[in-house]
Amino acid sequence: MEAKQAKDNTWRELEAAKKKLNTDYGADAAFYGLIGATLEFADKEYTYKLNAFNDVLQTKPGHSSNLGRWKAWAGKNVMLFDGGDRCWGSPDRSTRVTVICGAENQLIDVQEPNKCEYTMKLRTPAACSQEALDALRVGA
Ligand code: MAN
Repeated sequence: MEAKQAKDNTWRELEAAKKKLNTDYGADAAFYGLIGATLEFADKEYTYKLNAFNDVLQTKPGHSSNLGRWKAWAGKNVMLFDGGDRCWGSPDRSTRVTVICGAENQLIDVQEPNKCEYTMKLRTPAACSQEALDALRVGA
């Protein structure tokens, strides 16, 4: 029995390691440092939680909805999470996170432009390239 448990644990660890290695962490794997990070944004009703490369949650006391699970990059600067909780009369909940160059990891905006389709903006050093910095400098 113990041997079976050890085998199951090892198998789980292996699957987790495979998943980690098969994830696309962006150009030059710049977003690798976000693994395990949880970024939060509170609006009037909900606290939104972005668990990088994992899932997105919309929470309020006693309740949590899944707004999508990590799917893929939808373009260079957009993280797509889909297959979240069902939404009556609309596609299952999904979230697009636009990443913007900034000094710290910080979720700065959450919107729901269409029912159960969420958009977020994430500031992160991982999105900083010389090109991104040059673009920020324009007009400064
Ligand atoms: C909840 C939240 C909202 C969403 C509605 C849809 O209230 O998840 O963001 O628009 O459900 O019914």
